[in-house]
Order: sequence, then structure tokens, then C-alpha cells
Amino acid sequence: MTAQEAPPGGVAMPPVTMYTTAVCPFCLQAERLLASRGVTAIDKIRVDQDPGRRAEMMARTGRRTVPQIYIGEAHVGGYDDLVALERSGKLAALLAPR
Ligand SMILES: N[C@@H](CCC(=O)N[C@@H](CS)C(=O)NCC(=O)O)C(=O)O
Repeated sequence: MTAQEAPPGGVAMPPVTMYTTAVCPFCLQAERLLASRGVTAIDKIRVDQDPGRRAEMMARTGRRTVPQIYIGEAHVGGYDDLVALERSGKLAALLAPR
């Protein structure tokens, strides 16, 4: 069981999904920030390996840069957006087990 899976009878942190590429400094920064906030697993979608997933990312987010981050069903946006969320104090609530 990973830390983000629900313990028996318990609740878990929502899944974190990140559209990413092989070479992406902003993605690494985002991963570091999320790790510092207790995120132990990120579902990474490599848009450089799969043009279909890039098209999906653009349709779903309206953005073309990586990373694009989801916490559960909530679209956070890119690294700048993640930092802004953290500074506003709202990131912890989004990551709270539910
Ligand atoms: N402000 C964005 C910048 C993201 C960004 O520039 N990502 C680069 C990769 S690290 C990218 O997608 N470059 C391709 C492009 O600009 O089309 C963020 O904070 O996420």
C-alpha cells in the first residue's frame, strides 16, 4: 500500500496527476513542492511520449505548457499556480485526506 492509498477503513489524500515531459525544470520544482507537502505518489502523464495525451491535456486545461497539475478533480494549473496556492494557504486543504 502506498501512503496515498486509503488505509483500511480510512481516508486518503486525493490522487495527484501531473502532465509532464522528460525535460521539464518546472515539473521537477512542482514535484519537490508537492513532496514537501506530503505527496508520495504522482501519476505522471508523459505528453512528450504520447501526442494523444498532449491533445487531451490541452483540451482539458486550455494550456499548452507542462506541468499541468490536478489534485483530485481540481485543476491547479502549472508550477506558478501551485506556488500561488501554497502561498495563499489553500494547498493544504486541497491535499487533505477526504
Ligand atoms: N509558468 C509556467 C511555465 C511552464 C513552462 O514554461 N514549462 C515548459 C517546460 S519546463 C514548457 O512547457 N515549455 C514548452 C512551451 O512553452 O511551449 C509554470 O509555472 O508552470
